[in-house]
Amino acid sequence: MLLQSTTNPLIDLSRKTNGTQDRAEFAKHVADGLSQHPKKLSSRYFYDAKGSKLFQQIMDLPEYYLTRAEYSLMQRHRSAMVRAFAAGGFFHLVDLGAGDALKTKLLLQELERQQKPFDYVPMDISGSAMQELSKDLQQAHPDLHVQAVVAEYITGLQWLEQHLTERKVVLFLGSNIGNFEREEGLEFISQIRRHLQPGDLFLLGVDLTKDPDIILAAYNDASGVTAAFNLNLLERINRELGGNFDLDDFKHFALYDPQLGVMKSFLVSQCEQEVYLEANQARYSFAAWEAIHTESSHKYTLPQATEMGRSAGFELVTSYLDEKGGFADMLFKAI
Ligand code: AVI
Repeated sequence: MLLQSTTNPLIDLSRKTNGTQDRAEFAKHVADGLSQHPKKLSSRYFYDAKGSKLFQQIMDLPEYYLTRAEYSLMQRHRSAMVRAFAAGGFFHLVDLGAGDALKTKLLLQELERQQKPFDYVPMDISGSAMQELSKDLQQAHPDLHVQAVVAEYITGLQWLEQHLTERKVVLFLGSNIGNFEREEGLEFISQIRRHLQPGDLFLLGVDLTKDPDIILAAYNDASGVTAAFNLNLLERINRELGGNFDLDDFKHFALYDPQLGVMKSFLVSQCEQEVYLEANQARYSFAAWEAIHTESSHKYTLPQATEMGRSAGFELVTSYLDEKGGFADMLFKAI
């Protein structure tokens, strides 16, 4: 019992900038980050074409348990999830940062199996990912109504509020919330809440605190893929901003703080050096062993994540856990 059998053309709300503007923004970010003490760069710049490929490889690593845990959790609980989603009748299934929707496809199959009325609204900043996903779904689920949106999260949410009037179930999977610092994470979830109506649902993928050795290994794999992923940020600066970083002079370093529940990744300068950036016509100096903070991956306890949802204006409906109890998809209801 599906609404329509169409896959609409993409809605593209991405900022129409020319490459020059993007480059200037990136150059400013790097200038600011490398002039600070301590130095920092944002992990949002990890994901150029090479970085996205490396992230795909990370998800297949034996040490990187997160993707497998959430996938198996979905296999385990999808029937109950679908019943909870569809209890109020027709809904828009909104997938924030959908990518290739590997995990969401399990839900789509189950929703169709249970013949629930819904349509699917994947959102992602990558136009090519949304193009491929729409094509793929058209073949695999010809009866499913799909409306892919290319947008940054907040722009996508605004569009959602203005254009989709019926009930919504919003997915934010993959522990992407972990890459926000704690306060930013709360602010982001509050933003999601502001674009929803009471009774709408929100499914949040959260990597839970666990044995610190397991977490550390996930971000410091033996084959060095995570190191390459981290170092690619410097390669990207060289490529796009005319930098002269010597990658051999930097090393990936990861540490987990079990009290704060945060995994931190750094690029550490192995010698005293200066790096030149053509885009800024500026030099940045590094002391020996000075580090650039490049990523935080926050881990939560269930009570901490429940409280974050509550502070953002949601109540917890239920938490679906993987069999090891290390990863949760937490279902919240907007109040
Ligand atoms: C995308 N994000 C949830 C990943 C994480 O686990 O923080 C990114 C990542 N960084 C290193 N490995 C994976």
